[in-house]
Amino acid sequence: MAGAAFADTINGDADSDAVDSPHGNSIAANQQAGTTVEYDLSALIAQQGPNTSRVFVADGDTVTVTITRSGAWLASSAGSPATWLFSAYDISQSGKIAISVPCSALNGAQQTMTATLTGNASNARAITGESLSYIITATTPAAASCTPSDTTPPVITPNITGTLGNNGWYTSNVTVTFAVSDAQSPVTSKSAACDASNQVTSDTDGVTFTCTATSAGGTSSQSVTIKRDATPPTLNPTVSPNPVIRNSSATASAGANDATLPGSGLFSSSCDAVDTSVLGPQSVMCYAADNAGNTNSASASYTVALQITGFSAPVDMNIRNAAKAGQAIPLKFYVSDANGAVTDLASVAISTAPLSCNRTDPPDDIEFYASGSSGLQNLGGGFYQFNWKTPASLANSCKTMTLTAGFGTLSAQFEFKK
Ligand SMILES: [Ca+2]
Ligand SMILES: [Ca+2]
Repeated sequence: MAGAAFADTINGDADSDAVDSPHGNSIAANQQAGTTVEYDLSALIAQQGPNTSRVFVADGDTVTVTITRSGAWLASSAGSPATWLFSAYDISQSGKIAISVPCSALNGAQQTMTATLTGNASNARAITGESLSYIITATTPAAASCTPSDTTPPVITPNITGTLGNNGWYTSNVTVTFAVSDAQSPVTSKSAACDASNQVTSDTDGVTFTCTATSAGGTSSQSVTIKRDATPPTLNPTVSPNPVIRNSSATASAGANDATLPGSGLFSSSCDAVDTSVLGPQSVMCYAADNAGNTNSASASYTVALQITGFSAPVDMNIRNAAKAGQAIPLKFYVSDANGAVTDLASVAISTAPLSCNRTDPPDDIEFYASGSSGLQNLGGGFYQFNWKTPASLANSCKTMTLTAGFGTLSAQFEFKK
């Protein structure tokens, strides 16, 4: 019975603290009611000097034994207070004391046990220098004999593991467990969720787990509602206009979306500024976040190009141009960007694509041709002429011709004759 202090009213002896050897028994927390525990407690009667009075415990003497335990005796059940009961103590009979542990001892409070010892007249004896043992047998009461005094239902504590994002949304798988306890009486029933490892592994606008538990103190309930959005927003970013004229302004749109029902929905989206200073294919980043805090990003592609206007005579823009295959057609055009004329164009590219000749509207003849082979002429101030030497093999075909310069394009339609 470690932790117990021991004293008696025998004068002149030296009390040792509780010794539980050889039995090794103790009233442990949660010990079942109705069990019997035996304690050995010993007191050594101190040796007195030869001329000093001896200590006598004689018939009729009263010895009070006090055992104080610093901690709780028992914590398994509770009951109404009762009186410690001790059997008669007889010095001649090895000092056995029987104690019935009352219900009140079961509720965890510190207890003091007091025994009054009375001897037998015929057994008066002097005890000095001897060891006097008290063997105490404690019998805890049967649970059924104790009147329940629990007035509080079980305490239920939820435990949630998972990554909590924004606005109460979890952004990972979630596990919900419950801890159920009652310090005063046993928990007699629990709902399934109390002992389950409750999992949330897909997005949900709210799933509720409820633990309900009952003890002699009543029934309590705890509910946990989990919202899960582990799906980041999607983006479909675009740039407008595309292609964009060099040094003009353009804007990027994230085209972001985030699911709801279930899901937290889109919280924000944005894009970096569109840089239009460099010709050619470019990209710009866009970003999105949902209300749970999931984020995503994607880039939008766009093309920065020069602006080509034309063509002027002899090429018409609004009808088919009837031309002789093998001739050089003068393509006259103007090149600019947002800052004005572009005067340093070094090259152009020509491509043709099939075009149906099955049309009833009449073509318009190319009024004049250039001489020589293909070549680019810089006419100054952003004006250029490219002499397109058409292949003779184009005879009896219709084509859409596209001129490309600085990623800008300009097209016209042709119907070739021999
Ligand atoms: Ca309780
Ligand atoms: Ca989402």
